[in-house]
Amino acid sequence: VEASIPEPLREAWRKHSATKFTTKHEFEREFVRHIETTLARSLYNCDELAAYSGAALAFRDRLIIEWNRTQQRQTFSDQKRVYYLSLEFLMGRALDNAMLNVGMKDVARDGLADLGFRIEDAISQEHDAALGNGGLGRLAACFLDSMATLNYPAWGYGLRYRYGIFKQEIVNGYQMEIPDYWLDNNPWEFPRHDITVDIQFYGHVTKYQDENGKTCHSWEAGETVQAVAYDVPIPGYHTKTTNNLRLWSSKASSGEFDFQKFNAGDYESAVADQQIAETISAVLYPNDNLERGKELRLKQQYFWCAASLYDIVRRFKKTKRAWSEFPDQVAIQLNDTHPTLAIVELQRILIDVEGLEWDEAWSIVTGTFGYTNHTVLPEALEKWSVPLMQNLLPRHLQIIYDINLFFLQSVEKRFPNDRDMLSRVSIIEESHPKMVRMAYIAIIGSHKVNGVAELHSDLIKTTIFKDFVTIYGPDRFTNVTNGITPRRWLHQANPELSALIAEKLGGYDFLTDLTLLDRLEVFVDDKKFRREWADIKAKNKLRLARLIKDVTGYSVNPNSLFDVQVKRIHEYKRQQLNIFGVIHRYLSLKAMTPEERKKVVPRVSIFGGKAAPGYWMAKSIIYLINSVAAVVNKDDEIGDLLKVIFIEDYNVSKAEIICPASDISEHISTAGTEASGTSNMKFVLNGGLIIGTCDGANIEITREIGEQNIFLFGNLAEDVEDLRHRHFYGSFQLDPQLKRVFDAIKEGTFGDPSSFTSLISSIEEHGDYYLVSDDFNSYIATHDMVDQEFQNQEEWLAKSITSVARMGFFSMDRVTNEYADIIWNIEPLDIADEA
Ligand code: GL7
Repeated sequence: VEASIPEPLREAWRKHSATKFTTKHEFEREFVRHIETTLARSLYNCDELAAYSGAALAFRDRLIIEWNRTQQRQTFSDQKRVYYLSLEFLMGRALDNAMLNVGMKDVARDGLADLGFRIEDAISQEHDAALGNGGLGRLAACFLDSMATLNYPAWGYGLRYRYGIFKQEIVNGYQMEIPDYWLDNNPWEFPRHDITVDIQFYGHVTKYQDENGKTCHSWEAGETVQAVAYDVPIPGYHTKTTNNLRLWSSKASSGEFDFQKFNAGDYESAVADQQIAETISAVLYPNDNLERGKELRLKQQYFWCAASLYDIVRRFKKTKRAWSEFPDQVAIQLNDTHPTLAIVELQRILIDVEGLEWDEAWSIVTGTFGYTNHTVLPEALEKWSVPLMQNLLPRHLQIIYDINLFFLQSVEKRFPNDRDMLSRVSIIEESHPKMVRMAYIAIIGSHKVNGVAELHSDLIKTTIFKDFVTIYGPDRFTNVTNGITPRRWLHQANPELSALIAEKLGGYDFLTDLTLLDRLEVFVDDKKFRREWADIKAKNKLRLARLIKDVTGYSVNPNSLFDVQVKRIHEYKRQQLNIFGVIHRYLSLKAMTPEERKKVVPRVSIFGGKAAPGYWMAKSIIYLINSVAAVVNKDDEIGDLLKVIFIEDYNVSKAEIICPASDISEHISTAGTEASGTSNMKFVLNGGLIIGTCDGANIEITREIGEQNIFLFGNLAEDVEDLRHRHFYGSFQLDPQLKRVFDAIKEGTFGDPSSFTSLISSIEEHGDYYLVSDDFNSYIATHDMVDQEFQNQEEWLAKSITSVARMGFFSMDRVTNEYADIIWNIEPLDIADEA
């Protein structure tokens, strides 16, 4: 049935079309109307939460009007679109971002003030949308912001988890996990109960001959679950484009579950079935850089891939184009291997449902997909057991075997008699049980594979995917160095710095062309400018000091050097190196005379980050940090010279307060392990200096800002393998200063030493895989340099300003344009001539 209004009636319709508020007065009217009607509250019971909701609903109306227009525009223009498939979107809060992007924050601030509220209080009521673990999920969120800002016709597809990443509480120094139920009165999503897809699982495959005698396959499923679409509007910055993030929620498939059982009197099991269906989208897996091969995770992956592809294919079919044009209309980007089943699912749809020949289908598939690799850590590379897949997705496993067969045949032709090569590149690992190597499907099924920083992209070509470079040549592999959105990570998180920059550059154009920051460099010697720059940093440190007081109870001196390491807790990220360094500092301070102590730069060592709930070593690191804090922070002899802070529940909204307040931040992963890192960029863009290893994007940050503006230390990636080998087969020499640290821990300086045994023995006895001992000396020496240089505030400020001026390269807009050019082959939508 045609659902659109007939042409003669459209004029009447248009007369009443929703309009956007543009003045303070109109904002206030919308705000009050929403509080009194949508929320059913009044001026007698409007608290800050209601004020947040009223403001959010007023802005949501604006966004959805633009969302509607954008979707229409994109449909009519009929251009190629890109679909970004990600299991994680770490969005954080939406209201502040929406206000800034539509350019109405000042209007809202004044309007709220008229009605009795401070805008900051309303903003801080919002629950973070935390559908992600760390950098990978946040990168997806930055993509959405840039794609909308640059007017690309782009959709995100993800899962609508009922529980995002858990909330972390620290109890007696230990991490506790609290479920993050975030959906109650979330105004930013629109349920589309009319947009549903039935998703199949289990069952079996039957072969049959069609009328032409061709062998066909049909998958008779054993279980069906329904996917329901929830749409989240994504506003671009200062543009009409508002794109869509579509999140799928699972529920029991209508009709078949309840009535049969219900009528048979089996009410309980009817409800139980419903709950089983709903568990698919219930919870985000809380692991960062680790895959554990759980069936429910595979179900999530297929559920989301199948629903998204159904949607994408349905949209394409409306254009009535030939299938061969699919890759000209559709680009699909795989955020890591998590959506790799989309490759298999598209091939299945094309051959089993649409009746295309294998080769024709496969060239459509490879023309459509691009794959981004985000890690070389072996424990993070996805493999699924063949029996598990056979059971859950029997037809997909067959197709995977066929993809593998054709691939291996082509390899054999080009490299005859190289049996080792065949077994190395086979999608199926011949282990017990056999495993499906998802990254290999992703490479074989995509036209481009990219890493996320230069070193990382080189490493994947020379290590984990080496054979595929030999097979396909180097052109299938490329690099796109990560970036961050300057809207959230400068303008929103650090409004005063953004305003100061705008004053110098004559406007806010740098927010959409970050390379303009280079014009700041001429002001580097301007005394007044330097003072203003320093004052903003000082204010941001005060703001963080207040947060620290609120969440930990500790008071810190804002004149100290703030040294920050916030990111997921992981051995490869080496928070243990940091805390051992802190202990070293503490022991050195204790050994000093009062005269010597007078020369010391006071320091606050700030940590934050979640450990995966099952990651014992990471949890021990958190416990050690808190145990050191408990001793050091109450040591009167030390006082302000050293404080140790663990900020619980690190998340996007806390990052917005922390990043602008650091003097130095730590990006100290073992060389060759951190694919890129993106918080390094956030800290430098906010005028903090960094201490880091030659790893991930640190290397390119150094190239851009100059090596005199960064504190690099430690062994190089190219030497890591050798060092590890020597630890095992040569003799392992513990660094003497690190030994002093270990001795103090073992003596019980920080409480019962048995809590820290595994942390220490992993280094002393088990090969020090992450090279903590090898890098310790240079780490300590580099921190001494940091102290020295911090005492020369003028020099420090010059470095800070120069670094910010040279950060243009790390804008997510540059990243998005590179993907669009090199991988997606799409153009922005031209909206210039529109009213
Ligand atoms: C990650 C990398 O660890 C991180 O270095 C990178 O910046 C990020 C985005 O590309 O992707 N890979 C990964 O599996 N997680 C990451 O954060 C979880």
